Amino acid sequence: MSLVISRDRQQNWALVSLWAAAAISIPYITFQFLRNRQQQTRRDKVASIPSLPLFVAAKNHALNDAAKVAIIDKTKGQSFTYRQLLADVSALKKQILETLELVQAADLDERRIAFLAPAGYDYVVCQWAVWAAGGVCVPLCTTHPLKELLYTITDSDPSLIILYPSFSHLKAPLQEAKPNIPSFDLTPFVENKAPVSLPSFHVSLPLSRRALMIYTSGTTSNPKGCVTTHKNITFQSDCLVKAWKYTSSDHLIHVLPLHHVHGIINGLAASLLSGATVEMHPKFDPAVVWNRWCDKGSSTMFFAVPTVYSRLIDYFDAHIRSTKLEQDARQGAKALRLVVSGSAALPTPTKLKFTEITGQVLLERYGMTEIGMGISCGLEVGSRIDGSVGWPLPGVQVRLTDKETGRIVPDGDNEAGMIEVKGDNVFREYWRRPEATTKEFTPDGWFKTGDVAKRESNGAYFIQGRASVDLIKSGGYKISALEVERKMLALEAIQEVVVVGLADEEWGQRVAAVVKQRPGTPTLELSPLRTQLKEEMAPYKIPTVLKLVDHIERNAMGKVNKKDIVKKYWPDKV
Ligand code: MLC
Ligand code: AMP
Repeated sequence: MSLVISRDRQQNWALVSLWAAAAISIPYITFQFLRNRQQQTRRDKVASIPSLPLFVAAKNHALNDAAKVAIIDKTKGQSFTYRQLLADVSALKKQILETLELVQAADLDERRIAFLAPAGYDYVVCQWAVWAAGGVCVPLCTTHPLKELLYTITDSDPSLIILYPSFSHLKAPLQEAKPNIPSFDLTPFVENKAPVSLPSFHVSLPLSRRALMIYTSGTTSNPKGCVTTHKNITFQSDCLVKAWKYTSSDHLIHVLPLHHVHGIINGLAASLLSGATVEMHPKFDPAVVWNRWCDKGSSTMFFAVPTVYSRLIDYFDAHIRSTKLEQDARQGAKALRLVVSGSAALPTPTKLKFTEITGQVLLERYGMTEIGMGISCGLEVGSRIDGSVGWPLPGVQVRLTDKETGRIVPDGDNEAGMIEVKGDNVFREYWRRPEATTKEFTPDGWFKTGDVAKRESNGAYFIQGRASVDLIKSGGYKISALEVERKMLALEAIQEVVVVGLADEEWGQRVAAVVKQRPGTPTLELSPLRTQLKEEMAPYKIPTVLKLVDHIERNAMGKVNKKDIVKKYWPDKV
């Protein structure tokens, strides 16, 4: 009997122990299982691509046609398919996260990543890898001197600087100046002729995430970081695709710099969204473009600033007109589907000369770093109006307001007003400058562009210029006269300086400096002065015209009337 009881007890104990073990181990095993799965998911996420609209579109292009070329890199002489692009983006994303020891989080979480790469395939991989990792791209300007690069880097406060080998000479000075920001030497990607598998994809990041920071000059003397989100970028690209009907049959010859929206959105993002091929050139060279156009049908689109068209005309006149190339050049350019001019006013003589040579009527559109593209003429050549930038793009709201009173200019009034813009195209903020951001918006949420326009009764807009004389457009670059003045004033020989824009057929405006020298300093000359200033600022900001004066006229407030200065010294350049 007692033996039976003890056996029963033993069995009960065994059962209890089993239950206890199960009670402890099942949650433990479940916990371990879930943790492993989470870690596996994170590991997978390190190399997988978020389903952002641009990336999903690229995946579909790759699935539709495994051989579809996304980028032709003219410097490398290599072509890269959409498939390879996504695979390389996945690899670089992983490298970036590993470098920053963020494999566990698998997310840059809006950390800024600055990169310096020439216009080419590696630039695109850097940009997409940062986006895939959840970071904010800060594309650095390839022609900026060290001081300007340091300004952008200090202001954007990046977690990492990616340097293409041709910029490796900047590594030591950057590290000396910014010892806490690691830099990363990019190993350039090479064309992979073997079959490439697509990386895995995971759920999208929120589109409200910050994605891109472009440095732009404003009415202050320091450039500001203009921040756009994935929603902005997707909208800006998508509305161009709709308006200009980009397709996967398009082939763009891309010659624009890649630290501004013209090259980044119109050139890269919209083309890649629609499955087109982008042929990337390191910089604009008229001989190369004409040579490519002579090969009729090998490209379909070209986007540029008016100075580029002016250079193309000059090159044609000097080297192609009346030669055996003339017919091919004219016919090749005529065959293009879409040739667009923007970023600055297109002078009528340039427009007419280009039409005479190529038969193309340049499509004009209006845009800005803060809004992407806002207004555009139509695809139909017949609907393009001389001197007009056209009508608001789909989804973009545009209005004109009176400069003094803020009253909204009624439709059909043909009265000049300030352009204000609203829509998903409009940027999110100036980086870490909440007051500057607020200042540029009306209380009812419209962005104040600072440009003046008229609108005809048919709704077409005609840009009249900028309200501020302190903003100069030269070669399509916006330049702050105040920034140039501040940098010039740092030179010993300069006591006072006024920087103005002079009307110019080739450049739109030229940067001119009126200088009063410090007594006793050697007389300044333009060429050595330009050389000296190249240490301080990008080449396109440096004055190309110099006027030495004994006295600069100011009003009782000590202010200079820049319009009067231009009238006084360059009466024909107003
Ligand atoms: C270069 N130089 C300039 C200059 N750019 N001078 C005045 N203004 C400029 N913008 C100087 C150089 O320092 C050099 O001087 C000399 O001119 C000859 O240089 P280059 O090599 O012949 O010029 P190049 O490099 O060919 O530049 C010309 C250009 C370039 C038109 C190709 O300026 C360019 O790519 N512009 C596009 C800018 C752009 O993308 N803007 C879009 C912003 S977005 P030296 O002394 O060294 O001989 C935007 C929104 C929108 O506006 O609507 O799109
Ligand atoms: P950015 O700030 O460098 O992006 O330059 C934007 C500015 O370029 C606008 O505010 C306008 O002043 C000017 N701009 C852009 N497109 C045109 C155009 N088609 N005609 C005249 N000015 C233009």
